[in-house]
Amino acid sequence: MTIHIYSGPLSMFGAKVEIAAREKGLAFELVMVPFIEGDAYEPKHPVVLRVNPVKQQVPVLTDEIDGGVELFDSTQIFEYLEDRYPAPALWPEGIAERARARQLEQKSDEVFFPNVIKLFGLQHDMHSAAAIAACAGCARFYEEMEGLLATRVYLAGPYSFADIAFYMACVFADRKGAGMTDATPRLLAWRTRVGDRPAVRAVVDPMMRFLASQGRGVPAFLQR
Ligand SMILES: N[C@@H](CCC(=O)N[C@@H](CS)C(=O)NCC(=O)O)C(=O)O
Repeated sequence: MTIHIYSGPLSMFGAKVEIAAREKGLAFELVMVPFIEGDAYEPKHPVVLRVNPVKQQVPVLTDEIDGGVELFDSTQIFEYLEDRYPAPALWPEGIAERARARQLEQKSDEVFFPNVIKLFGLQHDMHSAAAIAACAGCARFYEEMEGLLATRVYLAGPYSFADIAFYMACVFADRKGAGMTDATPRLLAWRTRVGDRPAVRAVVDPMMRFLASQGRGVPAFLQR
């Protein structure tokens, strides 16, 4: 097996990479790093420490092809997967379209998801000003995506890494109390469309089973 993906049972960023590898039909070994209650990843896996010594985070991907490639960061790994394994494409064709899709993928991680990260620490106080602001940030982002979906089926035109990233971020937003509502019907339909993909189900279903096994909440839209 030339490809190894190091992830965690509740890693949003790791799930992005695993979905992308499955969409591309790649054979890979999934290595789940140690995970303890409190969403901590300890002790750190030695490969994660070698490849990502400063941040010490998953996902990490190693590929033995061509003398070996070792990468961390889900977005960097997306770029590698697309270059190395171009079919099926997960970025659109055309320089402008690809640039817009990359920007959406980055906004999902760095504009939308920071609101969700804030909510991780505010679950005990969802009526606080900080929690209300984070939920409002999510709602504004949902509205923006709803606007995009007026003219297309997926966020960047064809199904892309941008959809994978935002779908996973939405799963975690819902878990933390900032799920989408009937105010964004096109986005709700998009969520069903993306969530029904075999590659997505193959990653999200075990993650939800893990949550349930720990007695933790599973988003209503994923209870099946
Ligand atoms: N920007 C990174 C973020 C990676 C990240 O935050 N990973 C989390 C799990 S989802 C992690 O390893 N946390 C454990 C830690 O920081 O010690 C990416 O896109 O891969």
